[in-house]
Amino acid sequence: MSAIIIDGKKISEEIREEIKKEVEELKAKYGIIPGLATILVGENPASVSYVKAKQKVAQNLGFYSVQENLPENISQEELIAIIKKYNNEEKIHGILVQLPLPKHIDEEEVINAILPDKDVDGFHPVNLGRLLRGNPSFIPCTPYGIMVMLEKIGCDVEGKEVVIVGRSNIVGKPLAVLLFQKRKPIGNATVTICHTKTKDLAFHTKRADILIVAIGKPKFIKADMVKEGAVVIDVGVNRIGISPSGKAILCGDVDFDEVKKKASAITPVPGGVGPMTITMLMKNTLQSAKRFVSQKKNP
Ligand code: L34
Repeated sequence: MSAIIIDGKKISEEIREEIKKEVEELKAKYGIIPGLATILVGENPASVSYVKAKQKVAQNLGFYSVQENLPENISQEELIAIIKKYNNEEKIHGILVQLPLPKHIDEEEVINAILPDKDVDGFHPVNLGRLLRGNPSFIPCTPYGIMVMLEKIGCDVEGKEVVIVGRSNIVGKPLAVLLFQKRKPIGNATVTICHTKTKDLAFHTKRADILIVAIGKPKFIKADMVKEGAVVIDVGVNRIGISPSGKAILCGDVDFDEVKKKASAITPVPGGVGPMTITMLMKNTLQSAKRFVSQKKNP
């Protein structure tokens, strides 16, 4: 048996088409254009390429988009001042500070400075708190993208054993909450989170009906760690070299060639979760713009 390859690029395209239509409607009806500010500090090559991709997609969708490229040695105070400028800018509905930040900057302080209503990453404590309570405003983009992928392939997670490897604030933690919450169509799963201190990782991963891996270790998950027929979602985007043409060679946290023979469905890297992350950022920014419209009408 060979797995269905879950095409994150194609699913993304479909959702982007829907977003594009809504942007046009919003423009025509209310004269509002969703505005996104992306903030990049330093020149980490992966971050540079992700932020570039986000800007390009935003522009293709007809958003108003602004990009701040800030030097590696910017102070925390200067960075926060820039965030506050966008907090107060009416044309901006979403602010994204690409992570990771340089070591001299306190990531938490920076995220706390973003107005929760413009926190389209869903990283602000207010938004994470709402997520935990089951009434999210912005769902973090990677977990959101994974939920949409599962929904699109008709994967019913209710009552299933979901194992998440990785406990980051960006992926593992919020995703666990989303998958076990009392909600349809995606929810009601039995969720296990594994991490670096987990004893006998393979014991857990082999029990998973749905296995989600976000640890940043190239090809770490092998076929003998996966249950026959499992759905495997690979969140890792690891740069393992440079091709002769100068492009980064990417691979996931899952040994794709091995595991695809055993799984019923699997996401590839590239072309799996990555494009979905970008798409859901656009969806959140559109949602934010729509909310600003309704607040204006009913202040
Ligand atoms: N604030 N920081 C903030 N928000 C985020 O949502 C992110 N993340 C993660 C890193 N830091 C962040 C991203 O944007 C990871 N991430 C991300 C976004 C896009 C892609 C991968 C990770 C992506 O498009 N991946 C492509 C390959 C891109 C390439 O060629 O380099 C893929 O097909 O997987």
